[in-house]
Amino acid sequence: MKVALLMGSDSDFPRLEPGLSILKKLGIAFEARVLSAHRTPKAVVDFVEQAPRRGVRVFLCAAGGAAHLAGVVSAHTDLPVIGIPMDNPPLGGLDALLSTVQMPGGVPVAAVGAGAGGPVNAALFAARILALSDEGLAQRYAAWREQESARVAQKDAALQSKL
Ligand code: RP5
Repeated sequence: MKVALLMGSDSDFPRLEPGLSILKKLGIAFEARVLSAHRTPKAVVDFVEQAPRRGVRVFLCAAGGAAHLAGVVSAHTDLPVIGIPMDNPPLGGLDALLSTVQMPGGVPVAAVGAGAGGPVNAALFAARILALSDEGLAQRYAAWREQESARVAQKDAALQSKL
């Protein structure tokens, strides 16, 4: 089972890398592509139609501004689609956030927040979906959470030692 991360532009990629790191840490196979709902609409549809045959089960769609990518992908698949609104200037991501969440009834897109947490949470949400039918992944996810909790506890201990 794989995750497909689509981004509207290569300019989105640096902010998406933390999400890909999460997928790698959890041992989730992925494909990552620059495909634009506006600039390469036919390529988006071709990708979405063919991806399930290669094992893709969740789509992550990152786009900024007039962010239509997640909606277009959802219109062409019955698999789960998670939109990642990119926090581009000049509106700081509010435009992409509203474009992503305000889908008409019948064409579902789940959305994560704009900003640094978005790509990470999108990857984690995809992991939770895939873990429903993958016990090994569920265990890796649980281990990752324990490590994260331990990291916070270490930071707290470091802070206490400075006070
Ligand atoms: C969106 O337009 C992309 O997702 C990107 O966030 C934004 C700007 O793209 P570039 O002009 O940097 O290629 O479709």
